[in-house]
Amino acid sequence: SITAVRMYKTRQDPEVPWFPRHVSEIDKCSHCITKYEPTIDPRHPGFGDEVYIARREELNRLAANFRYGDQLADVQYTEAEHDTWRQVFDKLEHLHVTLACSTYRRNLAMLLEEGVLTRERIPQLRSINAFLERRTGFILRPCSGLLSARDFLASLAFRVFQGSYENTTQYLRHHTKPHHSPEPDLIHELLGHVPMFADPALAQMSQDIGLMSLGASDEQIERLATVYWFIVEFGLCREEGQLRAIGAGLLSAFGELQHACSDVPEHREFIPTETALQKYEDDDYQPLYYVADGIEEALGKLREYAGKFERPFSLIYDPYTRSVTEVRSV
Ligand code: HBI
Ligand code: FE
Repeated sequence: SITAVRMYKTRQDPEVPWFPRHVSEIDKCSHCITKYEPTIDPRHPGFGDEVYIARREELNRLAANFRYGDQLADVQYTEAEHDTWRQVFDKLEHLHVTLACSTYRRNLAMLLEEGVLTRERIPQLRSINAFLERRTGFILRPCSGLLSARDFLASLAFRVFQGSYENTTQYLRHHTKPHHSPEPDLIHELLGHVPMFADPALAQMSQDIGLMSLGASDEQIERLATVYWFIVEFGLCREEGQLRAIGAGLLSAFGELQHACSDVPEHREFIPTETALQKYEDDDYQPLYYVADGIEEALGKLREYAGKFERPFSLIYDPYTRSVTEVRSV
């Protein structure tokens, strides 16, 4: 594989954690956290299923070997996996008519029209990336599990979305529970995130959160991960007086999508300084959702928040080289 080499001086600055300066350095942002392992956790729908666990490990290995510049290999899915995809696809399609935001519906229609997504077969990452690159320059890159928030957010700075083969891009929900997965999985990535990453404002917002995360303190990472959680994963907006989902976690989970837009949970206006400190639920439906007027508006608020985000340096992203440069004020 070809790895772009970039020379820079590393500063001996102990209080700033290491962060990638070039898109190729995302190779080093692959620290996984163990949570919801189907080998040990009964909450995982695949708990105790040997065949499923073996398959998950196989896909994980494939992802773990991926390096910057590699060609993406096509994955051979089984008929049972395609079948799970079809079941979830049909169920979600029906709900999206009334509960997905207009951006999502527009982009999903485009993906279907171009044949990038189909209900029949699980798509390959290569064609998804060809589509996304034309729209917003975002690309999906396989990783082998649930990543640390720091590593996951860092890749967003370079418009790279790391999805694990295991639990995001290429691995399927366990077939006995097609409506729910405690981990982000292939359906979540492809039906939840992909249509949203095709939107310029959502793409920009994700990259902004990523850029803010580079070299940030642990406490700041926690705040950014929380904002990401409440907007990119579980965000709502209001369209023609109705609550509609913009978050991928909702758009890909038909139970929670209905719950989020109902009168049951609490709905609050998105205010980054407040949202960033809100505790969230990652084991069940959220009791609280944040509502934005729209994606553009949420981006505006995030930028205002970014302006007040303290760091000893600022960063400039260069889209031509896909690299960041530090700018220090003296
Ligand atoms: N890792 N593979 C993967 N996929 C995600 O969507 C993901 C992650 N790690 C953390 C994370 N998402 C977020 O919940 C935030 O912590 C940023
Ligand atoms: Fe996600």
